Amino acid sequence: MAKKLDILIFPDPRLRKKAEKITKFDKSLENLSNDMLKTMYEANGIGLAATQVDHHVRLIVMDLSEERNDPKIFINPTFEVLKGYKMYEFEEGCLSIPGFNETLARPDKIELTWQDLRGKTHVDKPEGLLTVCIQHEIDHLDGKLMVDYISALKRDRVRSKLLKDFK
Ligand code: GNR
Ligand code: NI
Repeated sequence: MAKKLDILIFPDPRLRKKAEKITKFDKSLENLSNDMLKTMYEANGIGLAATQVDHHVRLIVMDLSEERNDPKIFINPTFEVLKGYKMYEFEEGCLSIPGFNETLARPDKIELTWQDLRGKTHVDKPEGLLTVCIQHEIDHLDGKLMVDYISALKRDRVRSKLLKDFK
């Protein structure tokens, strides 16, 4: 059975680790993916990166459906920004920064490459929310957080509040 995992909260330094590329496509990878999906659903999130549950491997899960019945797993995801892109503004939240929302601008045209649980490679050009979410999650795998896009003053305010609330 899938287990619910603990989600690391900013400014936990483990959120800053860079995740390693996955090379073994085995049962333990499938188990971790299922645990992450359960964790994401129970937290009412639309995406979750392995970094957020203290596993420093390049694995992301996501479900953008209203019905919460369309689980997606992306292994070793990378993207390239395509010609003719525009910056697309979207109000983002993060399960590792509870209570904080901020409108960020990200490129709206990307080509995404990833592997599935069997190690098979896929390439696609996502649209809309998937484009935003995948960039948010890949940032996590690189140790980057939403608060890195705002001013240091604002970031320190968020840090103090979360240190107080999640002690
Ligand atoms: O649940 C989440 N919602 C969300 C909304 C807008 C942009 C990105 C996200 S991802 C977030 C879950 C999360 O923290 N993933 O890392
Ligand atoms: Ni996040």
